[in-house]
Amino acid sequence: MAKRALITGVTGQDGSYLAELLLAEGYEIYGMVRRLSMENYDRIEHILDRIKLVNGDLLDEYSIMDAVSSVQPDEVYNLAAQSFVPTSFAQPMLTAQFNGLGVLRWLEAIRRLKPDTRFYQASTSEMFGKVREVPQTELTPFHPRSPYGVAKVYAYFITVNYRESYGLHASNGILFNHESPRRGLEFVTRKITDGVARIKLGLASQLRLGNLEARRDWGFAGDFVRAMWLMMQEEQPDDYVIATGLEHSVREFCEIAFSRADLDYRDHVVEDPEFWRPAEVHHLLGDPSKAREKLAWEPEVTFEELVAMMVDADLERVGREMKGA
Ligand code: NAP
Ligand code: F7E
Repeated sequence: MAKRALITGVTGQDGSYLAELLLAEGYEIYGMVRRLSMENYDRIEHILDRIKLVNGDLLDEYSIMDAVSSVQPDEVYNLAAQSFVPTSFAQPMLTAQFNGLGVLRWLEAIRRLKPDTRFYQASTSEMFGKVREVPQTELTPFHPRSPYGVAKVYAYFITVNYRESYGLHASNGILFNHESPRRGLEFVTRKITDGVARIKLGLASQLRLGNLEARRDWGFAGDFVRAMWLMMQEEQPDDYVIATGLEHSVREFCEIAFSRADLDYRDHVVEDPEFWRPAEVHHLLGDPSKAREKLAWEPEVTFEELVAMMVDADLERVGREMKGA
């Protein structure tokens, strides 16, 4: 019988790539979606006929319990979250509810209703924040720098706690930044590649950005969701850093992205304090040795290939939009 996976956040970047992967692996897939005034299925349009949608919200424990009861999932991938760090400063209570207590609601529903369900929690390198060592491993202490990071630390430890207290098969993927042409437009990589496309096609001349010296370990989302699935196939639940092991600055991202379109970023990028955060995470670099050794996981797409993929996709999309297609 096909394994049954329930994905929260299926309409998001990672949810869409994970759904594609699990379909290829022969899973029956249920995606949890929340009620919006207009459907936002753009990222999963191409697979909508092959997945089933269930209604639910991280704020509502009854909808989560109903989803567990009706779907009877073998695996739950909890990808839903308020995922934008600046919004967590503007809406800290909402972020704590979604990203912190939302995870507890899932764990409690699984414990009560189907304790043999395997659970994946979308943990994050933002938990390392003001880093205590370089590179960061599964043993590096956390020092989050935003309400987003703080809520995710709660989620991380409640996942560990339910594993240790109740024997749930619950794992944390501590994922470093991962991007794709499906990344939300507000995140810096996509903001840059969208900006490159608009400037190249004559729709804009400037791109306003914040801290160009921030450094991140950026990978491709399609590679990173494979690590989520591999973790869930392990006999024992555990926590894994998923990263490329290489870092670049926002400035370097700009340099490569603009030159892909034969532009010089110095002619277009304007530094704007509006995009600085109350507390910045200056530098993140992951050590994925454990995932490499235990899961045989390796990223396949390089940084340069990722930037090129995103610029090309945005050039194509903006061009198509201009033609009104
Ligand atoms: P994303 O594109 O922002 O997607 C977030 C998803 O969560 C969307 O499907 C969204 O639904 C859903 N969601 C938000 N609030 C919800 C609620 N109250 N109830 C139900 N669903 C809700 O994020 P992503 O980049 O795919 O990231 C996936 C997960 O990994 C997130 O938990 C994120 O915090 C974490 N993470 C991401 C990265 C990264 O670099 N991408 C790194 C580490 C960890 P709508 O479509 O309805 O808004
Ligand atoms: O910022 C700097 C900014 O918003 C990256 C989420 O998926 O990854 C993501 O969080 C860096 C920061 O991602 C702009 O200050 C400069 O240092 O793309 P970002 P993030 O905050 O790292 C982690 C792992 C997650 O878990 C999160 O869910 O870029 N930066 N100028 C800018 N950032 C933005 N957004 N916009 C700018 O104009």
